[in-house]
Amino acid sequence: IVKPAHIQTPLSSIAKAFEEISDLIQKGGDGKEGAAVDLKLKPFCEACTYVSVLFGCLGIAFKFAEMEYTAKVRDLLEASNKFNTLSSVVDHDLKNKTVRSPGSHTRNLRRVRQGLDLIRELFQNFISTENHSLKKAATTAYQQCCAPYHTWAVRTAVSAGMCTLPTREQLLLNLNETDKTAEKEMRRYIKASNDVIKTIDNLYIARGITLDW
Ligand code: 1PZ
Repeated sequence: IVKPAHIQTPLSSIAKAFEEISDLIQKGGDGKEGAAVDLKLKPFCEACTYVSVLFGCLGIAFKFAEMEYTAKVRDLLEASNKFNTLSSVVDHDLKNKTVRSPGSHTRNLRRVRQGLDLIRELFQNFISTENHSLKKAATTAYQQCCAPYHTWAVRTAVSAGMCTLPTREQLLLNLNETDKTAEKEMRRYIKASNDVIKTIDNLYIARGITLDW
């Protein structure tokens, strides 16, 4: 069965959303590597909400992860009524000394960024070996991108949840992709999200905020 080009799959919608954000970054910067680019908060949050469709493919064990992630994106989306750009969010918390405070926008932005990075790393692992299991790809990605910043209780729950992940084949079916089409869409996300993640990190680094939390 040949899929018409105009039909979007969950993966292609995610890739497209992040390519649009990446385009905004390319247009906004002056072309210099590491130049300070500011991103509009609202479109960023809207792109982040697309990721939520992935949770539906993971099963009930990741319900908690879904609630955590969507709550943080929602907090930032609500903040976009007050703050126009990502940098104004960070500046606000810097002024109030609430950069790392539980529930602060800047902390939530850091967590959402870690989620985007987790997916990027997961996709990278998923396409690196043709028969790499989803569990292995997800476990390695989690260890690298999120585990260092999570409590022992959360890490334990996540490692138990990993055993309930669908197989690679089942995930591809759920996503309405083949190995080949998934690889194409995952590469698009990997490339685009790299720019987005780097831009967020630069916001913190430029203000002397470390990235070890
Ligand atoms: C096909 C994809 C399979 C990927 C499987 C990956 C599973 C990751 C599970 C992560 C569970 C995180 C649960 C709770 C974390 C909270 O402790 C932290 C701390 O928040 P704070 O103290 O600042 O309030 N919350 C977070 O880190 C935010 C949410 C991260 C979840 C990222 C998920 C990314 C998307 C996965 C793919 C659908």
